Amino acid sequence: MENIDMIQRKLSAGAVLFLLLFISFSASAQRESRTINDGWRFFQGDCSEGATLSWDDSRWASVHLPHTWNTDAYVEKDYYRGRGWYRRVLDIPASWKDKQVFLKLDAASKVADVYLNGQPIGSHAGGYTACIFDLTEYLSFTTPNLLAVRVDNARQDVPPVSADFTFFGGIYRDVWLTAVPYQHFTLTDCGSDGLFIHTSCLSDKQGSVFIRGGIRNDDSVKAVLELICSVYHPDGTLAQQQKKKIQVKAGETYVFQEETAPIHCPELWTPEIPVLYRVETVLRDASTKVVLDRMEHYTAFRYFHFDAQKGFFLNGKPYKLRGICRHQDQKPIGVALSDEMHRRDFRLMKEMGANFIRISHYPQDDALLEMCDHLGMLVWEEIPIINRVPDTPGFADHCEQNLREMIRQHYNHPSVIAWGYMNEILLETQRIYKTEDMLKLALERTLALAERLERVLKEEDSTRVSVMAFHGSNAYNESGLNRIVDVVGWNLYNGWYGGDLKGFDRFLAEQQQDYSTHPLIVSEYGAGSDKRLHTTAPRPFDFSSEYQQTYLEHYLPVLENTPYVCGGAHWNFTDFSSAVREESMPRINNKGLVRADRAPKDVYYYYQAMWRKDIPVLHIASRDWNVRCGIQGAPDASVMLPVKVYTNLPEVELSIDGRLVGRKSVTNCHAVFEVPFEGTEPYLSVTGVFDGREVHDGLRVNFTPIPLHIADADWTSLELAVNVGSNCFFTSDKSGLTWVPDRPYIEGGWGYIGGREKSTQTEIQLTVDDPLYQTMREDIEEYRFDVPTGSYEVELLFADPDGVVTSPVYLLGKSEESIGKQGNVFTVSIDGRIVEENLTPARDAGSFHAVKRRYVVSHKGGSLKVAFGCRQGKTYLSGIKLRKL
Ligand code: GCB
Ligand code: CA
Repeated sequence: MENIDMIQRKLSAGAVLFLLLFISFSASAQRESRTINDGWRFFQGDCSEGATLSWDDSRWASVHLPHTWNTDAYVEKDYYRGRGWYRRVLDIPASWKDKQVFLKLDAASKVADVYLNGQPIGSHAGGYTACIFDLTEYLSFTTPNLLAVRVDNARQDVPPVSADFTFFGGIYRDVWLTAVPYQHFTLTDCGSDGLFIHTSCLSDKQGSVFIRGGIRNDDSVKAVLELICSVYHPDGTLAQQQKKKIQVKAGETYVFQEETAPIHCPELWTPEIPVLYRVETVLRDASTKVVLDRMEHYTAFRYFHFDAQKGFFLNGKPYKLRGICRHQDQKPIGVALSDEMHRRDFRLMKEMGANFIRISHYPQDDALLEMCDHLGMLVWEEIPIINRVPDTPGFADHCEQNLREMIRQHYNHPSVIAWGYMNEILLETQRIYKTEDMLKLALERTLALAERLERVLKEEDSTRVSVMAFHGSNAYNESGLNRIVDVVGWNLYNGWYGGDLKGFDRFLAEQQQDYSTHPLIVSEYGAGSDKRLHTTAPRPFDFSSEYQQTYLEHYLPVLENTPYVCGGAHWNFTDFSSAVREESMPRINNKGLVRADRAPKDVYYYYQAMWRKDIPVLHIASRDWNVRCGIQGAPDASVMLPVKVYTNLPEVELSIDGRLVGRKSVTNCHAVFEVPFEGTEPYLSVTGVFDGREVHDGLRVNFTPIPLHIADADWTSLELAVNVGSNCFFTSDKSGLTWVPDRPYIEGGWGYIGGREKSTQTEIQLTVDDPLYQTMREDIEEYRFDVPTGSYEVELLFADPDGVVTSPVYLLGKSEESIGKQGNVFTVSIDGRIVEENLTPARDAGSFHAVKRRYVVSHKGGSLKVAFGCRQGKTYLSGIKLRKL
């Protein structure tokens, strides 16, 4: 696995060879492909004359592809769904006059209508698969050619229609022009390259390569051709070659199927040693020997099966699928990623030690699949049918079409082992179809579609398995969906959306006991985390890094150690865009192991420590928490805080500022030290031994002690900010200030009196510090600080957590008054003096809107008391800050 470099060197040796071969053929009329990503004009909205030649697009935006119009989805829940137009003039070389010319869109989401010189040339429905159009008969060689593409990401008859991710619109992958001689490998077969290659090897003794495809003759006369299929060993030498003479009538497609003579003892492909065989398919004119078309693919020998009792097997050996799911967007650019960005993601996953990827929830860029073949990662890829099957006319046909496209387009990637077609399909089904009849119909529709897609899948590809991902409900077994697919995937979130961590183990055991006929894989599991939140007492849904770590430290060993579980796919590799989501980081699902900018979270190194045994992993898991505060019990006392180390070493030793804290043996790839923090910039270092040599990690932390007893505090540098109602430190990424966890008042110190904790997942308007406002104490009576005489600034933070109808459009004629609730109303007094008579944040700002008020008070010594008195509903407080003036 550390051999990425070596593999890359091998690859480039292959590339040299390829170049030599290429040069030897260069005296021929082969296919030419080029991107046309640059120089487009774009208009967001519809334009009835968008396809017409004379339309003046000079005021449209200048864009390059890949492009999406939906960067708004990082801000707006209701991001733009509708139409957009792209236009571009094509520069067609004169030499293409006697060629067939094709246009390929690698992805346009969700629907593309393509026009050339004002003529409609075709449409494609499906935002995640490629489409190809034959432009030949529409091209002009005397006047400029105008290409126009209308894209629509609002269509409800094209999957996905409901999901926890953003349906970014636009032409967001490459666009290609390809010119080929009249005789060529078929280019119009579902966006594929017209050739389908697979290998068979049931043992390591011998294997063969199968090549099938279509050869098209677009000429007006019959063609006599030669088809040459060559397979090259990984070292570049020829393994097998087959030649065949064929005749293709004018305007016809010749379908062929070849099987090479056996290759003895083929080198087997694994994610660790991804050896590839190169397949070259050449089409020549039989008499002149001029090469007309030529394709190159990489294939591999590997065999696998999924076993319901014993898990997954690769090349005859048990093999745990150590996986991640991956979404394709990156804040702030959306899905318009370059190939090198996809490759960067691949490397990060590979370096972490993953051997399996669930390409979720839709087909992704070829660049990613190429990496999986060449650098080694097993693949599950799927089409986006999620949450429910709508009864919209055309929907099922589009699903089938997208499934065929995915399989044909990615058939030649030997890394692929499974095709998927439904994710948590009963989740919304169960929620929205209220009557029994409606539910029954929906279930029938879902089953019918699943059966249809299963048939199509097997028809397209008998060499891979089918999979679906279910959510943790027995309804999938009861409805019979589990019997349709080869492998059952479970998305399990016990200890996150509900239940406890142990519920995960229990669920798996129950499934194994009651439904052990189908192999099982954990297709998702994960917990959210927000870098700004940290705690010494993690809980579900607090979005602290620490809870995410606790959760994953429970799940991963279960996956590793349960033999019947084929493996798992962590949800999700990256923090990704889900415009509908609120929580601590609105618009973002933050369950990633890396953040949106691909910076690894500390927990990434837990995976690396668990999965990589070939390199030392030693990581002080405090990069995410390197701005620390701690509550100081007594002046000048050090503050004890936990420091975790993720490592694959058996034993580690931790020091702070050169003083030894301790030595610990490592279990479950981590060790936690209670560390005395002092000074403002302590340096943590950890050492251990790997393979006889010493390894080291070090980290400087920024530290601020917050006194519990504030009578003699040094207020020149103190801003006492409390995250009321929360167990978490919250460090604002805008101001850098840390709000410390809440605590009950004790004499001489500070803290709350009365009330109980409350939290909400609703986003808070008019702030960027959502988590601070999302946690609060309701029915709070008082907040108290035992501080000396002086002038203080008291800041209070509120967000009314109870919905108030502020614009009752649908209650025409009724005043807000008559709806009743105006939100919670309360008084606030400081040191006995009322500062707010009728504080009503919901009326003043709106419910779930941030309200922040500051008061200057001159305090006479003793307890500074901020008291809350309920007038209507209840009192609540989200944050409090005290500063001495
Ligand atoms: C799921 C879904 C996935 C969501 C994920 C989550 O089960 O399959 O699309 O993003 O849960 O984070 O809730
Ligand atoms: Ca709070």
